[in-house]
Amino acid sequence: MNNLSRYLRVSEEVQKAIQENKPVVALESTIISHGMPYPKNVETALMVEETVRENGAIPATICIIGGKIVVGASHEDIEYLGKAGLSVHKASRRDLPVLLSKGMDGATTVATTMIGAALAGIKVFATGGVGGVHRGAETTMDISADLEELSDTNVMVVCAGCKSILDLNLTLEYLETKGVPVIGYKTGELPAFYTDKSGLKVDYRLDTPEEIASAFKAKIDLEMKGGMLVANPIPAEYAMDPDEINSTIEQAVKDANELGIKGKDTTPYLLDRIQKLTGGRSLDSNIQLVLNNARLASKIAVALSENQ
Ligand code: PSU
Ligand code: MN
Repeated sequence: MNNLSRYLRVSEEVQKAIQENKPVVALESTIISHGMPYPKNVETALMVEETVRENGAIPATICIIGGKIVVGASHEDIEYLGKAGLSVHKASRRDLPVLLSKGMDGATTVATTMIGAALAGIKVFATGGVGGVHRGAETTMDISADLEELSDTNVMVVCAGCKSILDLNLTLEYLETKGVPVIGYKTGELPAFYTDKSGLKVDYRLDTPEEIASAFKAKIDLEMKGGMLVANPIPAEYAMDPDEINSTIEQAVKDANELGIKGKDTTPYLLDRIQKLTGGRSLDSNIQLVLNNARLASKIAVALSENQ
């Protein structure tokens, strides 16, 4: 614990908010550098921060700069990561030791953002989509470290469900095995990122931010390790046509296989390919669902700070 300050830098605003038990929402940075093209990525990241503020919480974008996990990135940090794009390291759990010891930079995935949030004492985190069990994982064993982190680290992740670049059924099975509660906000069905339907059930439907905060509070009070996944469907007006997006995803997965894309490159390749194949329309949906998740996460963080 005593050497932590060597590797962790929490902005003054975020530190003060945590000490005063004010609501804080963590935000990830791989979505900035590897999930969207410049300059939309930077515009979106700043809009998401603004949305968190409008909904009564303090945003804490998390990234790695100069060998430190930064909790509460500056606008300059965000601009830098957005411009650097794929040239910055995509930092998942396994990347932390070397990036930190060598003083390097990195964009944090859901897993690493959860680690940073937990170290700083932040309980709620908003993103777009989480990683999961990839299609074909029976042979590739490609399962995102995000799932393992959800089973270990005490942070709630608010997302729009999972993209069907993943095997959604296996992703839910994995989360069940690991004891991670999957909550649908105002829905009993797992949303599929671009659409509000997947045909698969979540564990529980909860209809208010207060109920979600209370469920998380119970888990904290029981000292159960691990997070909670809250799935918030994309607003209907921004949802994509299921047939169109599903055939696009099929095509993207096929292209990735043909090109032999593997490991940490798989998810960024698929995200980029889908954006290109839809002529940027999927990007608009993506931006809207992230804003929608930031709104819900902020309301949950507010409810959680009032329920101590
Ligand atoms: N899924 C998305 N958008 C994203 C990601 C996933 O719809 O931006 C990013 C997140 O940062 C997530 C990471 O944590 O990809 C997962 O990568 P992998 O599958 O390599 O674990
Ligand atoms: Mn993977």
